[in-house]
Amino acid sequence: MKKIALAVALATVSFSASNVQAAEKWDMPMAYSGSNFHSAVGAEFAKCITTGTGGDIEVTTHPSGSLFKGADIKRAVQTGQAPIGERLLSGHQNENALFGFDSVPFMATSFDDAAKLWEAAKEPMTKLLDEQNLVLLYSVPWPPQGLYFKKEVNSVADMKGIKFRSYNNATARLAELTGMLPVSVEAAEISQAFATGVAEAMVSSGSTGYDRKVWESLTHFYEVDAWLPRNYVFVNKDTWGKTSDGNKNVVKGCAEIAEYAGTWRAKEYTGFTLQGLRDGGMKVGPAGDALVGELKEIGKTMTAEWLKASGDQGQAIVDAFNAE
Ligand code: PCA
Repeated sequence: MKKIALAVALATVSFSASNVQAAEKWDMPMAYSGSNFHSAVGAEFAKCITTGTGGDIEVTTHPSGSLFKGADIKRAVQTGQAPIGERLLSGHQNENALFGFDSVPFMATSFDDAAKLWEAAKEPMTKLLDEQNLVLLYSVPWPPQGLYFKKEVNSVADMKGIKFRSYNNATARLAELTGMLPVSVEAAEISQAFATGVAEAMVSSGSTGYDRKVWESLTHFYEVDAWLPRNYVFVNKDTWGKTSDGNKNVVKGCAEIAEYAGTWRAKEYTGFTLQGLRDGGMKVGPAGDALVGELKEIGKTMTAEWLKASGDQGQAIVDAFNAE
């Protein structure tokens, strides 16, 4: 009897304690469409935190660049305009070449290699982000990158003069080296860019082509498996500092689950979305040997350029990746 009374008293105390403390609201800007697997994983991650912290921290995701556009998300979180967010890691390559470690053509071309590369890069990335007032929580890869066109393409010469949608420095450089004209467009805006002719081709995953229904404008997807870029989720360091140890542990646990689940979903989504492109009427298949050969040569140039730009730190990531 006494025990029951004590349990009831404790329950009342903890109930009232969590009631007194107002829930903190974390708005989480994300750049990609709500239907995309990264956004779906982010929404589950948000729920996990809200449930796990007993409502102390309520996370609300805002996909499709609706709260901040992709290019503005990192700055928004750095400056505390948003406490948490998600962004394409290599989108910051123009700030520091190191951020482009995952977009070096033909360095890591499978999910296994992308995981190894992440093992090699996680520590330097955590450090770099820490210096920028950010705490890294988790990171999930995109499926392998291939080439989209609105005509058959069998060689680099066939690409000359095409308006090529880029999403980071590496993709803009790829356009230059293949004689195409780079135009930077966020994923949320590509359907319109293709429909209006602002862009006519891109390098991306089957996933993004599928999400944006690019078969309405484009006809060919060539599987090149050039690299697997990553998204990452990060929190403002001051917000993190003010979070209790118990809640930090919940967030870290939810982040681990999200990284695992997201990676699994990326793998599942690869075949599913390529079939979706086919169902939409696109021709989907591997790039021809001649084209692959030419792209690999360009990849060598881009690897050398990236190593030069990222210096010892870039070399250390490559060495750790090769040593795994
Ligand atoms: N989709 C994103 C980045 C890589 C990908 O597969 C995009 O195209 O913007």
